[in-house]
Amino acid sequence: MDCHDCHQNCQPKRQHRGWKLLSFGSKKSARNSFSDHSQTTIALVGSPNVGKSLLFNLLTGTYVTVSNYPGTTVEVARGNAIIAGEKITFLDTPGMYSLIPITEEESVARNLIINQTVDLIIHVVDAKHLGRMLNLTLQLIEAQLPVLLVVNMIDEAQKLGIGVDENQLAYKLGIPVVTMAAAQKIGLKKLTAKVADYVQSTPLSATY
Ligand SMILES: Nc1nc2c(ncn2[C@@H]2O[C@H](COP(=O)(O)OP(=O)(O)OP(=O)(O)O)[C@@H](O)[C@H]2O)c(=O)[nH]1
Ligand SMILES: [Mg+2]
Repeated sequence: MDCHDCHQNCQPKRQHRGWKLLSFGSKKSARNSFSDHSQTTIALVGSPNVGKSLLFNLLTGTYVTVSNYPGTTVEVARGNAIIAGEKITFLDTPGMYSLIPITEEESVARNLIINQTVDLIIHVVDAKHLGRMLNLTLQLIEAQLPVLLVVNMIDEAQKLGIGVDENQLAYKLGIPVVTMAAAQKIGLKKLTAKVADYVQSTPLSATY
């Protein structure tokens, strides 16, 4: 089939420069209303109750659309933000523990990041349970998905005497890491700066 017989709108697609490469080979046919062809899409993923929705609201503000993922009753929120002069679409995904789904929510979250065109995954973890939650980070890295790790709830972790060295963690994992206390907006500027780095370092290139 010729490229232009597929009725897809072949827009320029990002190349992941300096970040983990994401293979787009089978993704074009799976695009739907949750992924926009022409702009950067970033998904917030992670276990339940780690602060994904709070962070999503901080990043996107009030203009958010919520719809059921096709064929399910699971809601996915979608909102926009302007970062580094570019319109970014953020997706707030349901809680997931692993890339191997058990619940319908986990299936939806997995489909969103594996089958849809997501340019960057922000994996949000709870600093108090870092060891356990890094499991999914490692799965995402192994799947060669572009990941930025947000270690959230650093306020609560500090009260328990748990410290997280973001530079050391970034070095060990080979991905960008930001420590945050989203509830106090601590680390929010650092996060948007990292997203801006990503946006600025990934030029558009034509793919067919
Ligand atoms: N102390 C503290 N609380 C936080 C922080 N971030 C989020 N919370 C709180 O944690 C709770 C869960 O936050 P949500 O944003 O709903 O978590 P979620 O990851 O979207 O949860 P699911 O949608 O169930 O997957 C809320 O009560 C937030 O206010 C943080 O940095 N520090
Ligand atoms: Mg949520």
